[in-house]
Amino acid sequence: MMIFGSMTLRHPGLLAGAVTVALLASPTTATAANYVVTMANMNYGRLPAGLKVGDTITWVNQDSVPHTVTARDKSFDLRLSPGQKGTITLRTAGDVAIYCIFHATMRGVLKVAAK
Ligand SMILES: [Cu+2]
Repeated sequence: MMIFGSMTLRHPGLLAGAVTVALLASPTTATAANYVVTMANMNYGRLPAGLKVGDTITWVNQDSVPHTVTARDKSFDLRLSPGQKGTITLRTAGDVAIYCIFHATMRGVLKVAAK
């Protein structure tokens, strides 16, 4: 009992330090992530995993033909000329089905978690 009381008085700085660390680790300070997807050979390529609402995806069209990244729920419709890139922001959680309006082979699903 006497030892515990003595240590508390001697190290007030340790307590203040612990509070600071807890605030920095708060999930409310998490920032949105940006992902890059390269379209090549008439394909979206690998779609990012671990997406969350508020994240952005930059799409790069490396083909010599135009592509789109069109959401079936109409939440975005990105049209990219050859060599062009563009960015979308994910606004809704859930499975967002995407397709290219020009190429039936380009299909995918973005799995977006709530923030
Ligand atoms: Cu396409």
